[in-house]
Amino acid sequence: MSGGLYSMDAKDFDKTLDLTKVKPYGDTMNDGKIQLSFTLPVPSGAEAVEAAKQLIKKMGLDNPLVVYYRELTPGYTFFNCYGSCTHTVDFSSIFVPKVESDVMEMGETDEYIRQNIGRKLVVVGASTGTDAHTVGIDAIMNMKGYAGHYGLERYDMFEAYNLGSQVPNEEFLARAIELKADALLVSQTVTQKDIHIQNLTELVELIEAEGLRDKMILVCGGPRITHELAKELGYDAGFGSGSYADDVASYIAQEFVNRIKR
Ligand code: B12
Repeated sequence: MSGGLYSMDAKDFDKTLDLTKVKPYGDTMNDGKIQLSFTLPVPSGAEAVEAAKQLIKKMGLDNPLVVYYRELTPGYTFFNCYGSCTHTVDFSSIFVPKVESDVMEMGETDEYIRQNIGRKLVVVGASTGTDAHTVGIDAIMNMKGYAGHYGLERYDMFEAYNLGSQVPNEEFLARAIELKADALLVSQTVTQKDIHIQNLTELVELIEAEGLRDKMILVCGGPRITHELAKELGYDAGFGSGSYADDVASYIAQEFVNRIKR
């Protein structure tokens, strides 16, 4: 189970931990302690503190405590507060769909591809539609990589094409067909008014219209992308914040091999 190690450690320390009724931990198991800060559009004073306390209670926190407050500008007071959360969650019932593959390092993935596929895999990536954010897709694809993890361009067994940002879906797919892409990598950062859903869905529809859906591994990523959302939209996998090229490369290689076997 996800987080299993941590829960086991906590259980070893404190036998009162019940994973079906988990609440925040301050310095004693089940104390529910939470720190929160916010600004109210009211002048500083005793009434402001009372208003903050009442609000904290309405949020489901007992024993509200305002430890710091200050009028930021006339009529606006900032608060630092504590309270004890009265709610719990059943951690044991939580299931989060995740990409099912073994994460390998660059050298291992290259070797895996050499042994099991015997040729380079072609991947084509871009930030599509109106999205101008390039840092995410670069983190996955660039030679230099990101946070100490080399990008796909560095791999011996990937032929990686990064088309950049603001690439229209039609152009993206046309280039992917031309390059005989095995996998498409789509980055979507801006999610305002659900523009990412629109862009991602449109690409799937275009690929399906060309009859190519089962010939390409379709991957999307971005700060608000989850594997669950990606699957819902018709993608094979989705990667969110904190993903590295290792995750993506391992997944593509293993998924490609699984498809050969099927
Ligand atoms: C830098 C930045 C910009 C730069 C981008 C420059 C560039 N060349 O990329 C500029 C100034 C151009 C910009 C513009 C805008 N931005 Co901006 N920007 C940011 C900022 C500060 C950082 C984003 C970033 O680089 N993150 C670092 C990378 C490494 O993280 P990442 O993208 O999450 O990528 C990781 C994963 O998500 C994943 N991943 C990402 N893509 C992919 C793809 C695949 C295939 C895979 C497998 C994985 C993967 O792997 C990466 C590594 O772990 C964020 C705020 C923030 N602190 O996050 C706002 C932010 C993303 N921007 C935002 C907005 C609103 C805009 C603008 C609309 C602002 C405006 N009104 O003009 C414009 C939109 C422009 C456009 N048409 O797209 C909002 C988005 C809100 C939303 N949910 O929609 C944010 C969150 C700021 C905010 N809090 O409001 N922005």
